[in-house]
This record gives sequence, structure tokens and C-alpha cells, in this order.
Amino acid sequence: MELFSNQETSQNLLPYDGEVLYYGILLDTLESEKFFTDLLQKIEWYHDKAIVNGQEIETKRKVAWYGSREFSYTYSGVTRIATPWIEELLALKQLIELYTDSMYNSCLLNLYHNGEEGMAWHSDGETDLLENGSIACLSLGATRKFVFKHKQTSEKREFDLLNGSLIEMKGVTQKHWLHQIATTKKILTPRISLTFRQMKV
Ligand SMILES: O=C(O)CCC(=O)C(=O)O
Ligand SMILES: [Mn+2]
Repeated sequence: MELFSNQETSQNLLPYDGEVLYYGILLDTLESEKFFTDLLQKIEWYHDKAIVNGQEIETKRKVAWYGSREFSYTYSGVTRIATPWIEELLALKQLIELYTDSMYNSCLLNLYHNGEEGMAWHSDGETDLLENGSIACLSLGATRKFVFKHKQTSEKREFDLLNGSLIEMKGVTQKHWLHQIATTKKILTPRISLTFRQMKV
């Protein structure tokens, strides 16, 4: 692993009203594979639940919620309590903190078994998150498309999330842009994303 904080080599992928910084690939293929396998085994994955039109549904995608304290996280009406960090997550947190020059106290992980599982349009503006804070997202496994759509102009920006790569959403991004993980029948292999977050303490 190359260890250096590299604000200068990151690039803003949004044209206005926010910052989505792309840091490139942090982990080589072997390192990514190792983390992928370890996380698949060790993380306490569960199917997320959401309330849609008054009915409780289970997502096909799995999630997990970890943190430095017993933070509660509410997603579509269902609240979860954070599980304490494991070694692998702490190692990745440390690496990502070096790159982004921000500190994180929690991580929401997503496991997409294939391209048919995605995440619908949303922004991460929960009241429990630091306002205008940073969310750093590390990708492992299959390449997936990350799409941003401006809330007023509907302008879109999309880009590929590559194995071992890191992006960071910060500033006013969540106020002005929605994002989604687009679905596709073409991708048959899994992807794990680690979204390191800053909860209010
Ligand atoms: O899977 C990803 O890369 C992003 C997921 C996401 O937007 C989220 O967890 O809020
Ligand atoms: Mn999100």
C-alpha cells in the first residue's frame, strides 16, 4: 500500500454545488481480493429492511453497520445499532483517513451480490451525520456505475467505481445532488462498498 495523503492528486467529479473527489486505486488486486474475502466472512451481514408504502420489505442487497460507539442508524424507518470495529475495518479506516485527511467514526457496508442489486436515488443527509461532513467510499469487487443527479437542474454525472478505488463526497454535495448505484443484468459478480461516515457525537 502506498501511504500518502494526496488531496493534490484527487479530482472533483462534480461541476458545481459540491465535491466528489476521486483518489484512484489504493489497493492492488491481491490486497483487494484479500479484504473482499475476509469481509465477506467476518462482517455481520444482514438484509436491510425498509418501510415502503406502509409495508416492511427486505432488500436483496445486504448491509452492515459498524462504529466507534453504539451509534444508531435509521434507514427508511428501521433503526440499527452499530457493531464494534473489527481489525480489517480499522486498517481500512486508517488508510482512508490518510488519503482524505478526515476522520471517520462509523462505516455502512453494502454487499451487492450481482448487478441486479443496486441502490435507489438518495442523498445521505441524515440528521445524525455531521452537516457538510465527509463520506469516503471504498469499492471492492465488481465495477459498478455511480450516478449523480442534481436536485434542481437534473444534470447527471456518472463514473465507474473500480476495484480498490476510493471516492469521497463532501461539502454541500448531499444538499444538491442525489446518487444511485445503477442496476444492470450484465454484471454477475459481487461488490462490497465501505462507506466511512462522520456521525455527530
Ligand atoms: O455502494 C456504494 O458505493 C454507495 C452506497 C451508498 O450510496 C450508501 O451506502 O449510501
Ligand atoms: Mn449514499
